[in-house]
Amino acid sequence: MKKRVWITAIILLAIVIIGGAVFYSWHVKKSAEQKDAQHPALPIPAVLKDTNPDPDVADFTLTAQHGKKEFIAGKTSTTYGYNGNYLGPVIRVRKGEKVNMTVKNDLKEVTTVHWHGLLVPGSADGGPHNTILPGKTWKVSFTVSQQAATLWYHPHPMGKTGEQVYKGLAGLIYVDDQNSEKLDIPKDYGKNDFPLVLQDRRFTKNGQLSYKLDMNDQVFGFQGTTELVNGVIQPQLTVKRGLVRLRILNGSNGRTYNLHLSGNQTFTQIASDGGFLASPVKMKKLTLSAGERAEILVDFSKLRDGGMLQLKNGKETLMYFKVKGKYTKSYSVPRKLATIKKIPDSKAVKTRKFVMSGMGPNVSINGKQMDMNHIDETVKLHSIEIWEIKNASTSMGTKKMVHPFHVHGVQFQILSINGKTPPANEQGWKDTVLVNPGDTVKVIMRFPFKGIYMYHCHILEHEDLGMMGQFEVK
Ligand SMILES: [Cu+2]
Repeated sequence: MKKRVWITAIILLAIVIIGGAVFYSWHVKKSAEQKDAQHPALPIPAVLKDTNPDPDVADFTLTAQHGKKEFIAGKTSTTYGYNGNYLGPVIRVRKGEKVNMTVKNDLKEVTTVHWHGLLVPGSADGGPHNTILPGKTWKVSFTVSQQAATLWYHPHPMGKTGEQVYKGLAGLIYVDDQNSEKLDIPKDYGKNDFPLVLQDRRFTKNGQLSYKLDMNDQVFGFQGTTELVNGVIQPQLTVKRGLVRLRILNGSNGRTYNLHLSGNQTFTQIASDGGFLASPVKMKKLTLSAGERAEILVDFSKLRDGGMLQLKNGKETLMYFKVKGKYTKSYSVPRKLATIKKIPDSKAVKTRKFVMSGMGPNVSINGKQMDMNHIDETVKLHSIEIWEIKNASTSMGTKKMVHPFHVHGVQFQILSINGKTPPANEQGWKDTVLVNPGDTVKVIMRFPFKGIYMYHCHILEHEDLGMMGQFEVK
């Protein structure tokens, strides 16, 4: 009798434990699935169609247009986009290729399209002088003359760049060359080679994009409350086990990202703004200021099916990666990526100084604000110069007024940051460099084309407030 009671009790207990465990695992699995379903898929931008059958000539059409987008489910925002509702297609070109661009402006305001990082004559650069009136078309041709790189395009109209980029006008340019085609690295677009456009935004309670600037935005650049990747809030990308290439653009107006992977996982930077680094750089943290790009390789080979990794900015999660399956081809990180010839500073014919100072509406470079009718610097064609760029601001508590300095029409090399050699991942080609409060950055460059170009802070609120100047190469 006693024995039977015991057996019954043990069986009942076992049922409770096993049942509980089964229910618990079912519940956990279900909530994980629900959580999973909450992350929308990362959209992969289309590659812009080249309508010219000649492999050495590309004909492209871009239209800046009005759009609508549901950033927040059930709520629609008005937007701008190129050939679509928000952001634009990837323009893929090859070194040596002749490009004929037709840019239509279907907006109700003036715009321009600047090819950020592309080496083209000033008349083709798309700066504030290359205005396209509403309803009009800008036709421009150029030949791609630089090494493989991830560049981008965005509007640059006087005083309105911040607002137009914010509404959605931006896209990537991929330049390919013999080296990029030969390198044994992931290069299958949308399969193991993905573009990531990082942006921060604020929304009204109706889900409308909001670009109301307050004092803080003017001083530190716009800081959003919601993070987007390729136009979507915290998306998820399914990758396979193996090496994955991410081409990251800081497309935010004002934010500086401090990127890292969850679990402090190591990744490898292979390219900076203007192309491949000489050799890969292993990293755990990557700082990317407004306008800068970086290409990184992430190794997913040790994750199991269903394994997750997050791309984070400080404590915020920007996006999720989920692993499923295995790539058929496996890659290892090459030891050498490119040959980068150092521009000798002994060849520089001139050193110019640029001091970025002031705050809010008083921001200036060398005490001057942008004036469309004034050329600030004149440079000799093909000459080599050193530019010494200083951020004269001081840190205010924990807040820093940073100034990412961008020069049009060139790719430069960083000689020094406060007299010291730049970190390994900043020793390649650059077109935008973060200048922290009090810092002085020396860069060296050659000017390959004639024309009028801009140099400016890439915090778009600073740029629009006048932290910009013009140089003419002749
Ligand atoms: Cu600035």
